[in-house]
Amino acid sequence: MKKVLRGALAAGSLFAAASTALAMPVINEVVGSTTGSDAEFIELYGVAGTSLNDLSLIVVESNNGLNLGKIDFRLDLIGQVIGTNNFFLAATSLAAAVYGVTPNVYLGSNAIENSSYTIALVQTASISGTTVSGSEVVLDALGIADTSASTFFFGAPVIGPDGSFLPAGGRRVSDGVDTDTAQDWVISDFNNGLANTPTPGTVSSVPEPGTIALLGVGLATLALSRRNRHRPSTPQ
Ligand SMILES: [Ca+2]
Ligand SMILES: [Ca+2]
Ligand SMILES: [Ca+2]
Ligand SMILES: [Ca+2]
Repeated sequence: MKKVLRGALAAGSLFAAASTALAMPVINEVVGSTTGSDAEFIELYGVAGTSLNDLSLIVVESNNGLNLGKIDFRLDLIGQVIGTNNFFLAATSLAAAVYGVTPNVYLGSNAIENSSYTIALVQTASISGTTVSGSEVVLDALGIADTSASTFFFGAPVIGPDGSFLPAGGRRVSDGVDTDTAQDWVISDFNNGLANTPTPGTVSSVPEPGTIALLGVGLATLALSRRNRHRPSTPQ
């Protein structure tokens, strides 16, 4: 049993050390407007095992007007991590069916609006209220532009319009390669073709430190109950 616990501690400290040394995860692909009902997804890319626990994805209204800067959609990534394959995927059930993938987390339908928006990966604790303040701690952001007058946030590179339309979305030319310019991006396929590559994060089969610790507690309880059962009864 001691061995199990020591293993759990070692795994725990390794995990902590890895987390602090990691580069920031980035938005790697987003699709928000497609043919028919929108098959929407947001893919992140980062170092395997990076915790997303304190981060949120937000879609910010970017058309000039009354609602400029309003957070139209927000997804808190509590308990989520970058997969062992460096990916993480949030997708609608429609996108899951269209591409034959199982996302790490499901998006509700029409999470991503169909006119100019800024999508950003931010620290959850830095969000205050329902409109962006500009003081958010932003790990990565992308602007998607239609033809109307728009203002994008967080210094995001902007792609679009696509002809006279809002782009279906965008994906990085090379996974994870981020120079904070529009050249990092190509416009997604409106027809849900194979150029769009939503990739779910894969999970390691190694139990998490928490699971091992729980197992240790379980074994300790079992050992204790066995010992009590075998203890010879003492005279009263
Ligand atoms: Ca949409
Ligand atoms: Ca559509
Ligand atoms: Ca908009
Ligand atoms: Ca992809």
